Parts: sequence; C-alpha cells; structure tokens
Amino acid sequence: MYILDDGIRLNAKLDHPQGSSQKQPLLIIIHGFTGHIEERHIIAVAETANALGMATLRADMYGHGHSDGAFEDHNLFKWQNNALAIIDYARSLPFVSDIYLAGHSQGGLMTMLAGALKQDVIRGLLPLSPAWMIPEMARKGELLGQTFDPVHVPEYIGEWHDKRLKGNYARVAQMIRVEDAIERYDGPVLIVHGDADETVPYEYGIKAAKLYRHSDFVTIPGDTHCYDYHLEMVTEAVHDWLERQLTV
Ligand code: FER
Repeated sequence: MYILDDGIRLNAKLDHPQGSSQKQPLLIIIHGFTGHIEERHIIAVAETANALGMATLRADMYGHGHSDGAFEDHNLFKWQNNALAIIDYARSLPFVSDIYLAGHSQGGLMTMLAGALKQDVIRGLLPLSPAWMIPEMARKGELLGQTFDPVHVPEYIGEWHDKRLKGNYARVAQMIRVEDAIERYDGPVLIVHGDADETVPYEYGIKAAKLYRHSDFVTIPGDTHCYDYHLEMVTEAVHDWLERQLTV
C-alpha cells in the first residue's frame, strides 16, 4: 500500500488488531535514519499496539525502505511533510479514533516535530531513543561521526552504511529548533532510552523528558540504540503506557 505525499509514494503497512471491527485508536510508527518498516524493533512496537486493540500504520519515509526518493536527497523537511501526509491519511480512515505517534531515533525526532505540527490531532507521543541532537550537531558541523564546515556545507557530508548523504540534509537540520516543537506539544509523552546507546546520547532522552510538560521516561538498562539486549523491556514500557492512555 502507498500513501501519496505530493506524488511521492510512501510504502506503508496498516495492521489491524485481531477480531476487531469497532472504531479503534491507531499508532503511527516511524523508523530511523537508514531504517525501514520491517526492522525488528519497529515490528515489535506495532505488535505490542495490535495486542492492545490498536491499529498500526508503519510507513517507509522518503529515500528509505520501499518508498520513492533517493537516500542522499532525504532531509528533515521532506520527512516532516511525509509525516503530515501519513497523519492526514490516518485521519481519513473511517475506523480510526485517536491517533498516537511513535518513532525510533531520527523517527523519534520526527515524532517530536510532527507532534508539534499536529499537536491538536496527536493524542500521545512516543519518541524512542529520539535523535533530537541532530539539529544541534548539524549546527556544529558534526554528523555521522564526520566533521564539516557548518557555514559552507559541502555538497556531500559523508557516508553511512555505504550510502552518501547530501549537504542539504545538514542545511535543513541546522534550521530546526526542537525545543520549540517540545514547547508546542502539551499531550502525554513516553520517552524510552537505553543507557548504553552508542548513537544517540542517553542524556538527550532525559533532557527531552524534562522539557515536555506531561512525560514519562523509561530507562532500558545496559541497552543499545536498537535494543539488542532488552527489546522486551521496550515493548513492556510501550504496552503499559499505551494501556494507561487508552483507559483515561
Ligand atoms: C547522526 C547521529 C544519528 C546522524 C543521524 C543519526 C545524520 C540518526 C540515527 C538513527 O536514526 O538511528 O550524526 O546524522
């Protein structure tokens, strides 16, 4: 299934809970940088929501998975527009009641930005190990473990898993003030972060949880960026938090 964002096809999967035909809440799940909708931790979060009677919508973002666009051309403005298209698609589904938004890493940063863009339609946010240091690092000229001149950004800023990335990614990231997005979202937020995350510093999870007005924070002790050791602790935290929101 594709969701269209101005002619760009975003590959997406809608999963329904077993045996439910009633109106139901829906959880949108956004993957991270170089990620896609079939990653182990993305599927695990979807299955957790489905088991609670929620529908889920996973979408490959621009330049990722089986969606249109080249990886090297992706940036956070394009992803924000993708998120708007995905949320509007979810709102158009007749069986959907409340919409929740989860995302991992760069997808977690997207939940923070899209949560602000659509603050009146997103019932709850779940930034998982959110990579919200990206704009700050882009302003310093440090991304992907490589440095560049942040004022005269080169055409390409480096490689990640053999994929090149254009400097426009950094130029866009430099423009984003995540604190403003945090300030604009008043709903409930669950942040989950492994304290041995090698990619996104754990401190950013703590700091985001402090800045949101209504947040819960769960530490996954000893775990990495993609939860190599305790994915079940992540899904348990997501399960318990979503269950609480559904009964309010
Ligand atoms: C970076 C660190 C982390 C970066 C991107 C990420 C573009 C995103 C990681 C993820 O989404 O898993 O320096 O630069």
